[in-house]
Amino acid sequence: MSEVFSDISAALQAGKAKDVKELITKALAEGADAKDILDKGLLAGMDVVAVKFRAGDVFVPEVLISARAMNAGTALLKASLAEAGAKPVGKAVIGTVKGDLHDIGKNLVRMMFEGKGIEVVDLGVDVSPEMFIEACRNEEPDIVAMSALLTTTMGEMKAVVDAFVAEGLRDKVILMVGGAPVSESFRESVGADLYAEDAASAAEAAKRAITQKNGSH
Ligand code: B1M
Repeated sequence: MSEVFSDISAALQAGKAKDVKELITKALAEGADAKDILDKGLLAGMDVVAVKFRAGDVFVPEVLISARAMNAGTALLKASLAEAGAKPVGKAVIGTVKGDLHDIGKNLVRMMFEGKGIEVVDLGVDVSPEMFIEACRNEEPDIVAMSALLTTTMGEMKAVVDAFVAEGLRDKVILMVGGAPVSESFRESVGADLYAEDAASAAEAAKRAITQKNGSH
């Protein structure tokens, strides 16, 4: 089985979305665990791309093509990663903050939320504080989840928290932050309620916080 994971990783590095999809379909049919496909195939491949990107061995276009292959692959895993029969827990609005176009991690968080029975309204990437506020008014979510991948955009999370305070909406929602440069101490410094390191623990933490907020068990 480990061969198929390295094949998926290699296809992702080469940006071959069609191959990634075919290999995942085959692996699932052969009984591979979706979490293993994600961790040992897709994320392992993206780690290699990231190292090459940092070293200047590959550039934005190649990374973008790998990212598309990643998103195509994770879409196939969605159903398998979802918890069977998860009951509706609450509603989330999610987005990558203003100025930031990275969406792979955010898409994984969305998928894990849905897997926990949290309904998700996905605002996409480059989401301004005003867009988060508008979505909060229209959708009345329990939680607003923000992702940032750049040290230059993580400050936007503070702008979102400030906008919620200014609009009198701060007490209505749980504000959650995450993404590679984000940490628990950063969460505290911007005044958000929740931080999680990865998509799976983000979904656990969100579910717990929503259940607590709504006073159910
Ligand atoms: Co960009 N990029 N990128 N990039 N890119 C990084 C982030 C970088 C670390 C690479 C590097 O130089 N080492 C670097 C940031 C440096 C910094 O700020 N410290 C960087 C840079 C500099 C840039 C550009 C500025 C490059 C340029 O143009 N010169 C540019 C910026 C564009 C913009 O956003 N305005 C840029 C562009 C791009 C692409 C478009 C080519 C592409 C994105 C495509 C896409 O997303 N559709 C891209 C990619 C793919 C990467 C790397 C290689 C991979 C990111 C990724 O998807 N990882 C990345 C290097 C790296 O991360 N090592 C890099 C996999 C993903 C599953 O992980 O998103 O971290 P991640 O999500 C994790 C956790 O963080 C967490 O859960 C996930 C795991 O389960 N998580 C949350 C995420 N959101 C969460 C929210 C939560 C909780 C947890 O609660 C709400």
